[in-house]
Amino acid sequence: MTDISDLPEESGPAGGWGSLKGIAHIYGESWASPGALDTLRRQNKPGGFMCASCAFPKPANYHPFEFCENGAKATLWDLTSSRCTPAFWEDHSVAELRGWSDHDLESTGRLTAPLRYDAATDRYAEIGWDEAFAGIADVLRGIEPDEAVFYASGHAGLEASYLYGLLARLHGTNNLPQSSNMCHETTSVGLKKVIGASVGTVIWEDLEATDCYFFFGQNPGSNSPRFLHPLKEAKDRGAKIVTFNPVREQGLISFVNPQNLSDMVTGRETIISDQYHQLKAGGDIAAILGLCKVVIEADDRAQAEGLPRVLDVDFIAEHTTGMDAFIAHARSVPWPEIEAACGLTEAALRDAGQVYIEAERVIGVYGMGLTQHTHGSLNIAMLVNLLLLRGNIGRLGAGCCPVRGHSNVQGQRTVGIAEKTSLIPMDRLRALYDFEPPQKDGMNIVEAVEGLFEGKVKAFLCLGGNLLRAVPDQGRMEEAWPKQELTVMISTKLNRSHLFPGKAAYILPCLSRTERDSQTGGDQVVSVEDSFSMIHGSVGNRKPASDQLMSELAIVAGIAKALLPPHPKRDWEGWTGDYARVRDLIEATYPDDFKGFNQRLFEPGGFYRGIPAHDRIWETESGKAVVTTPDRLTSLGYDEQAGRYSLLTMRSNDQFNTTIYGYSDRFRGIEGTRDVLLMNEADIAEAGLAKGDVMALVTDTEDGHPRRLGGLALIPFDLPRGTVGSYYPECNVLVPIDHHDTLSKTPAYKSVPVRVERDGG
Ligand SMILES: Nc1nc2c(c(=O)[nH]1)N[C@H]1C(S)=C(S)[C@@H](COP(=O)(O)OP(=O)(O)OC[C@H]3O[C@@H](n4cnc5c(=O)[nH]c(N)nc54)[C@H](O)[C@@H]3O)O[C@H]1N2
Ligand SMILES: Nc1nc2c(c(=O)[nH]1)N[C@H]1C(S)=C(S)[C@@H](COP(=O)(O)OP(=O)(O)OC[C@H]3O[C@@H](n4cnc5c(=O)[nH]c(N)nc54)[C@H](O)[C@@H]3O)O[C@H]1N2
Ligand SMILES: [Mo]
Repeated sequence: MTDISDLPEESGPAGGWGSLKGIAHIYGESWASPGALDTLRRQNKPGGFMCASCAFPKPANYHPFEFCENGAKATLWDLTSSRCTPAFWEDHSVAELRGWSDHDLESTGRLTAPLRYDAATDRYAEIGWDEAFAGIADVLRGIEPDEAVFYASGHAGLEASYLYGLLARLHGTNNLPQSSNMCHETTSVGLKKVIGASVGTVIWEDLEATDCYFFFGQNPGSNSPRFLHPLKEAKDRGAKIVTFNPVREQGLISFVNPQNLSDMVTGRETIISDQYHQLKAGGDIAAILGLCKVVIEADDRAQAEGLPRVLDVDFIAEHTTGMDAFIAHARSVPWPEIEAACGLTEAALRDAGQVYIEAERVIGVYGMGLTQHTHGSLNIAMLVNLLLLRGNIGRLGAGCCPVRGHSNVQGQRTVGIAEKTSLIPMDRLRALYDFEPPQKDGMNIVEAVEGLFEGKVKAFLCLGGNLLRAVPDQGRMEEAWPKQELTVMISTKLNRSHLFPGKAAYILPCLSRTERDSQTGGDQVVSVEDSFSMIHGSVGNRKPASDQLMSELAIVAGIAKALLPPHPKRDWEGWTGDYARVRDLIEATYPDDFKGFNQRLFEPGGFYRGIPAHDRIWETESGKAVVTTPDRLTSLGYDEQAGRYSLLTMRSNDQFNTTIYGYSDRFRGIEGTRDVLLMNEADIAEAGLAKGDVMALVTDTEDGHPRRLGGLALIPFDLPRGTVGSYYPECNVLVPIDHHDTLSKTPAYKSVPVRVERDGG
């Protein structure tokens, strides 16, 4: 057998031996026990546990190993044998730990006991669970409900998340921001506006039937690697893939299936993208308008020649509104303006448009490359326009496919983690729990951070995540966050957010999804919803990392019991003993989505909660799909000027958000460091710079808050001119909090106006 640790480093195709080597590296670093491999075998299978990495769907016909490189890394990272015990704090102060990297903080291992911060020693110290809950409740009772914020990162299962939303509302606030406020909020708001669905319309059978994918700003190779299998299958049956991305991402270029032995032995790769268009960051509105122009012109020609129409005129007439105005607009915008705004040529867009026209069934896929811009919602509306031209939504093999982030990020929203009252069935909550739910909309992430800066937010509870590191304006956050009366972090591992404790500060360690969750009513199951709106049960069977850990649900219930007066309709203790009862409550609150919840928990491939737009039911104001006439050609929120660059913040293949597994971004050939500035070679020459120069980035805004990040090694990189790249989360000191999508307030992390300068020079 090949020893995978001996394989050479490579930056070849996605998957392949490189992916096994990537897994082996984490396995070596966070080796748990031989049982770790057994655990991986149970990943994403009915009766097993659902991967805690991304939200990509799990097929009903699963592979023997239904996981990818990054899913395996996420699991092994949780299964580490290292422990960050209370004794750790004997040797380290909070001030000292601020000098540690994200990687080193999480490498201390799993947190084992509840902790409270002690300002006198600048350390955390062990505390009993009941004392922690009582202390938290005490502070919360002393401030206004709306001064507290209940944040959730998309990890926690549906049961814990539902109770978390209930806890916040019973306490009197709708301040329930979520990690999706930083990623697919643009989808929740922007997609909802045009097709009446706040999530994607495709399901697994669409992937199996499509003959064409258009990829805009989503990187499956790193962020949803299991997607590479249906993509490969699509290529094998002759489907076409066209990609728009400023960066040449390996996973969209070629793939070797690590689950197919003969492909692995022969190294046979599948070429993924038939066309790869490296547009400028923020250039999608113009690029898609160009594609639409090509389709419209082809339809004109077909009509003139008496051939079948290219536009799906019946669909347009029956299902859409606003198409005529859009078509007139598309005709009127001259090609040179489009070329200038996206950096692609008319000829390139004509080639891509031709593929779209020739395909019967097209899926439009998108990710952060569309959502994280000042006009991200318009990006999405434009992609929908393109799909609507040929009726590519709501039929087999076609649709709109936003690829979600965290494993249960979509599901948390489904069960009530949302700040907008209009999204919540308040009447049902009122009836079920006998209380008057708060009527005022709560704060999303941007509003909560602004509230923090203004001193209006006094307590932050975090169900997972590493908010301080994930949000914009990290420098200002680090000043404002510790001024709060209370910070509570429900976490599995130590991270930077723990190092800025509020006046009262608690770290509450929880079980991970692979671990057995034993309660008075026996071992418990949790559930998650994937990107295709499929609900899956998840069973952990590993021995917990410490016998002091509590489940996320038990922690939420513990806080609730300490904070809220007893009430016969609020059986926190009984719910903690038996999660099936919580699922019954979810079903009672959302009967259409969760009919038969407990019975359907382990259906292979999950059970579908149903999305109206999938069946061409448009829950918009007009009852139709909305075609949007764009009022601009760029999604940037600033002018392009000499010396100003658009900073695109990137994920490497070796991280999950702020969790940094290692320093090998092998698909991009960047090894050993994350402190880099990637820049087009001609831009480097024009600016009088040279490879290896130590650089700083300075945000190009004048709002009285200087923002700078230095110590970056300059690397020539295949990026369009004017676009520079560097890693997330390190770059978050540079992103102003008010730099966000105009409609949804999703931070515009993919286009930050910056200047470059030599560091120290
Ligand atoms: N291994 C791993 N998996 C993950 C994550 C992780 O960090 N690591 N994060 C999870 C989370 S929470 C999320 S939300 C998803 C994120 O997954 P993705 O949506 O794939 O997010 P990113 O990698 O940030 O950006 C996607 C792509 O957008 C491109 N891009 C940037 N600007 C533009 C632009 O203006 N136009 C176009 N067309 N493209 C552009 C980038 O080059 C990049 O390839 O992944 C999830 N899965
Ligand atoms: N510049 C820039 N900034 C970005 C982005 C970007 O592309 N560019 N992307 C944004 C996106 S898409 C997102 S989603 C956010 C991510 O923001 P968050 O969701 O807040 O951050 P994560 O890095 O996913 O959280 C990692 C921490 O979660 C905890 N954790 C891990 N597993 C569990 C678990 O099972 N339960 C609990 N309770 N805790 C757990 C661990 O303590 C770990 O340290 O960042 C956003 N920020
Ligand atoms: Mo995300």
